[in-house]
Amino acid sequence: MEGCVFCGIANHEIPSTVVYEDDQVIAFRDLEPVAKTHVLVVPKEHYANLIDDVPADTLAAMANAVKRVAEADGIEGSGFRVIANTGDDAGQTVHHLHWHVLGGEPLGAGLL
Ligand code: DGP
Repeated sequence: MEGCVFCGIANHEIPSTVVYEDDQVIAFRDLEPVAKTHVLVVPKEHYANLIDDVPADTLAAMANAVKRVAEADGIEGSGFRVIANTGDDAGQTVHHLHWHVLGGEPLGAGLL
């Protein structure tokens, strides 16, 4: 989508630090990390968020990418958190579906 930063990253027009990539998904390090591991898992196709009729195979590809990211950063055993900010009340700032993968250190309870 025109002007979408995550489409630009998915197309390799905007640079990012890629952790995992396949034909459907790209996973790259967040620009402003809030944990030792902070990776964004993003479908290459543009969807605004989780309620934008995302196909099941895209969600499955994203779940697989989460696992690959956890393995790449060696946090699959210690644990991690996956967050999908969806809409205004959640504070979603980039309106291209993405899952935050957070870990590498104890995360605390927060709202969860
Ligand atoms: P949110 O929409 O609030 O779920 O978070 C969007 C995240 O995207 C935020 O943590 C910062 C990150 N971000 C925004 N622009 C860029 C960018 O150009 N590159 C990277 N790597 N991350 C970005």
